Amino acid sequence: MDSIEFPAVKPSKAEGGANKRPVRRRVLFSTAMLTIICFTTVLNPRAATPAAPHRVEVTAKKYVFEPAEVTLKKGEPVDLVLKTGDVAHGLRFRELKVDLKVNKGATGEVHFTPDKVGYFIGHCSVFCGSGHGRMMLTLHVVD
Ligand SMILES: [Cu+2]
Repeated sequence: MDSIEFPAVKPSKAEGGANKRPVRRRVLFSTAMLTIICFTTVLNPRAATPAAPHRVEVTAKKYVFEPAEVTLKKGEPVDLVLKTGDVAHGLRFRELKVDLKVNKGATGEVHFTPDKVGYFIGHCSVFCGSGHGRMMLTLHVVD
């Protein structure tokens, strides 16, 4: 196999020393700008769709909600999706006027916008067995 040899070019101190730094700075600046663009547009779905509601998925099963606590932002629309892992369950937050029931194997969804800050305790609203009374989901609404 033939190989092409390129003469080694060593920049003289006068040209190399003066040009190395600006090139490195330009590369660093370009990398930084690219990183900022990626984080603000591609990797942040809210930047692309500012009105998209916050989707929260919760699974109910005897006798827990997973996750057991969810943090929401006051004034930010929420799509709360409830799935059941076993039998029929429900989820009710009286103060937030949220009441959702899901049958076995089904998925329910409720859309709401929390308008007050605080901790809100939701309970299962469909009798599902002996531990039904202790099934709770805490919504922590922050400013
Ligand atoms: Cu229940």
